[in-house]
Amino acid sequence: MSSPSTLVSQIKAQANELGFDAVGIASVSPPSPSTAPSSDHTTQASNSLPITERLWKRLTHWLEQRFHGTMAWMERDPQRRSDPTKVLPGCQSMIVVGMNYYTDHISDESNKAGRIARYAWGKDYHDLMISRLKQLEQYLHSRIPELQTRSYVDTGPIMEKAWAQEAGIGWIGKHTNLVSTSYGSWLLLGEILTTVALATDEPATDLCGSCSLCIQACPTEAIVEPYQLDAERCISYLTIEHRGDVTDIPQDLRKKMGNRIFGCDDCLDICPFNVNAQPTIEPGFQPSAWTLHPRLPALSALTQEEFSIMTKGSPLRRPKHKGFHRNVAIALNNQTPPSSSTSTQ
Ligand code: B12
Ligand code: SF4
Ligand code: SF4
Repeated sequence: MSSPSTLVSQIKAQANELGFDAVGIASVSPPSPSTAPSSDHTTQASNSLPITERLWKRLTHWLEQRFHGTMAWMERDPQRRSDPTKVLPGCQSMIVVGMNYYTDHISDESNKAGRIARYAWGKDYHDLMISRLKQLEQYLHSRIPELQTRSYVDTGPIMEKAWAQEAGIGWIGKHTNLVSTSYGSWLLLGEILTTVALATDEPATDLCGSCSLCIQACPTEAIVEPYQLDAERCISYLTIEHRGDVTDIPQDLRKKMGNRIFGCDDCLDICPFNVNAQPTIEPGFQPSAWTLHPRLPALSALTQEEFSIMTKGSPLRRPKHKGFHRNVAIALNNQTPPSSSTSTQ
């Protein structure tokens, strides 16, 4: 077998060849207090805890405040979600990958158009990334036959941003998303859990400093304090994860949703670290004409069947026809002058 550092260089080269823009390796075994990262926005004392314990504390604190809203699946087994060895017994390292999804298109919001978050302009990132992660997994098995692995792209109980920070890909910004000095806000994440101890990368340092632009940019005050998101107030949650009718969304939040019909990028767009972001060369992330210019009147008339055809292979399927239709109705109502707006108020 190659030396540990040669093996890691080869894995990273393979990952880059498969189209992953960022790749880093984190140790899953508890670090000694002296090597624990100091960017856990809590007390010094908790910084000396092993990462899995810090993640468990953060997750349970978040759940206790009910910041997950109706995402009941987030409540399931927090111990497992915060500890990869409960997902893959004997897990020692995590290979974390990031894919740049930035394109330099500008959404056209003229003429009664809605707005769709950037990550949903093209094809579903889960599909684009998981097939390549599987290929990387195969490569690992060809190099280390006794190895066990599991790979996920938002499909397993893994706290992906924290592990990406641990693997040196970027840091969790005050809006709670990962920020990269090379790719800004525009990385989607995936990972392979492995039972070998690979040479690891240095955890990334938090570079937010005194900036708070993302907190100020949020239309719904969902970032209730730095590094704390109340998902129930977040437009991304309201338009993608929240089930229910128009009136199940509080009226003040409905107004603040503006013309956003799927997801929200306001806190990501404003981040000064986007200055270095370069457009992706990945064809799957290129927008279609309608995702850049989603005309609300036409979308409000979509039948279930038309919705299924238009959203095939796209993240836009997640809220289903019913949820998407609700979002379009709210956006349309937000564009109607107050005297004639009745249906969603
Ligand atoms: C649930 C979820 C949501 C929820 C809640 C978001 C949230 N911030 O938790 C909702 C529906 C609102 C959402 C929205 C979005 N999401 Co989302 N979401 C997830 C999911 C499935 C789980 C996240 C999670 O565990 N949250 C629970 C909280 C407790 O954990 P946390 O956010 O990771 O951060 C806590 C700890 O890490 C800790 N912490 C902070 N700093 C540090 C530092 C250290 C060292 C440690 C140890 C801990 C720590 O404190 C934080 C707050 O308590 C992940 C996929 C995954 N499996 O990880 C995708 C994921 C986070 N989403 C993603 C995306 C792209 C989005 C959107 C940008 C989509 C959009 N444009 O509309 C928005 C962004 C909204 C925002 N400001 O966060 C990407 C983020 C990529 C990136 N670069 O960060 C992910 C990683 C999916 C993926 N595979 O790429 N999402
Ligand atoms: S995604 Fe939008 S609503 Fe959610 S925290 Fe960011 S700016 Fe606020
Ligand atoms: S906008 Fe400022 S505070 Fe928010 S993530 Fe970017 S650098 Fe950090």
